[in-house]
Amino acid sequence: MAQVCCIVFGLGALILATVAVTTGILLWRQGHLQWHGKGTTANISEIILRRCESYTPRKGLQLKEKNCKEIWKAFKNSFISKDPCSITEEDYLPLMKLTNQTVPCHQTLFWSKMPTLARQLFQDQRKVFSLEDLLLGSITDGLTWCGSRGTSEMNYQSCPDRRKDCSNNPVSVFWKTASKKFAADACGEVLALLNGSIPEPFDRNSIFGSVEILNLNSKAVHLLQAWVIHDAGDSRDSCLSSSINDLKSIITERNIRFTCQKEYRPARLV
Ligand code: N1C
Repeated sequence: MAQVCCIVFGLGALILATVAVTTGILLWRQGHLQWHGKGTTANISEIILRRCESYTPRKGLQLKEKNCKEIWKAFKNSFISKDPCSITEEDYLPLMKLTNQTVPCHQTLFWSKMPTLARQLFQDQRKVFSLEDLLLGSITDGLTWCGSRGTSEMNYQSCPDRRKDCSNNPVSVFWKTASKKFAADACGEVLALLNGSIPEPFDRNSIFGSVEILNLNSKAVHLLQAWVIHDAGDSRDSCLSSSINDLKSIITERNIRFTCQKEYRPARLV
């Protein structure tokens, strides 16, 4: 009996010790993470190369040439071995050159705070293209990346968070640079898909609000149509909200015509 007791006690102590050590290691690592954001996405090189190889432009889009190995190299060189809080738009220029692609007039779609699925359905129906339909946006969508000064390794543990660490981090500067060009290239009538289920469908601090609308070429774009998507049964008229009014003022001050319409989210997406 005493022997059984000893074995049970010993096993219990062993399990407790293992749990304590594992928790200790996890807490220690968390406490020692350099940045507050998620680290580089695991297998990022394979993901980008695979996405790049399998990319074919949607009907209506063109792509002159595609060299995926060069694209991966340019992507990596934009941030590797650099201070992840001092990334500049120039760092991404070689990558932008290799992935140069434009959307035909009247077919550019901007969005803000919109779930991917709702966006995709809208895009298919209207035959419009967003940045993620272009090679550059499609290979990077949803990924995180950063490096550190003085090493050619990626940082898989943590990357700078825009708010808590610094705004000139590799991911934020990338979307800023890519969105700037995407907007500057737009022409004719453009569409913007906004989320009517949140208090402020238009957010001045978003990429749409702080980069895209300010970089539209007002000589080439004559109309911005905002579509505010609501959940079924929501009777608010967001087009009359102060947030959409702000957007209207910014757009009309830039000599671009503005319209807004309320749409219900398709039932199968609710
Ligand atoms: O800040 P947002 O939206 O207004 O940015 C959306 C706006 C779109 O019109 C796109 O052209 O900016 C472009 N864009 C992307 O295409 C994109 N894909 C993935 C901006 N950001 C993009 N992401 C990631 O979503 C990226 O990590 C960025 O920080 C978020 C912004 O989403 P948001 O606030 O809903």
